[in-house]
Amino acid sequence: MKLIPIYSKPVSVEFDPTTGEFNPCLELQHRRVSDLAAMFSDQPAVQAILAGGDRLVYDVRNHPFITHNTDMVLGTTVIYPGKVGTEYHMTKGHFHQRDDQPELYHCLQGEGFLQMETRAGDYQVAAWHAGVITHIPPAYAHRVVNTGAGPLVFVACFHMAAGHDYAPVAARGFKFVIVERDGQPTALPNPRRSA
Ligand code: PAN
Ligand code: ZN
Repeated sequence: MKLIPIYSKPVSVEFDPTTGEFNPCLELQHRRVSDLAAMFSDQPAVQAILAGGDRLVYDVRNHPFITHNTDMVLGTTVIYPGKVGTEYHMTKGHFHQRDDQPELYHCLQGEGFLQMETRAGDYQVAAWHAGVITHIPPAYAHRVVNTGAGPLVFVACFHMAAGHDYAPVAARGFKFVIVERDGQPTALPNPRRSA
């Protein structure tokens, strides 16, 4: 990650909604099947992919806009199309560390679902296509699933101070997994929850 600038004046950056790229780009992270290995339901499918070389699942670019007293971040995520077994490519998903921190997600391209769930198990899902904006309330874990044939691109706006807690979703996943059944995206009860 490059040094994060602290701005004292208004600042503008270039953003390409088709690729999700910022100019300048301060931070780019690649997420591969190996980074999400434990999260996919079909472990033999994960191992088969890893045996043949790793595969890119999504790219995340964050642009922090820091001033002396605020810490807004604009992030873009590009989830490439594909499946691991029958389960579609998805983000890792996380809670914010702070329970008073919401987030705005704006789908720019592609189709899929935004899964959200509280620690107490209130599960909500938003069907996504270009133009949908979803407000994720504080204390809802969030994950995006790309069920389309092309890349799914979305923008996220959040406070850096929100923090990211990946452990609960990594351990249990969401209440439902989204898989392809008879050529259609289908939500099935997460087998890891009934174990
Ligand atoms: C987003 C996410 C981004 C990647 O910027 O961090 O889409 O998803 P994971 O962080 O779950 O890998 C966000 O929700 N920030 O808070
Ligand atoms: Zn978040």
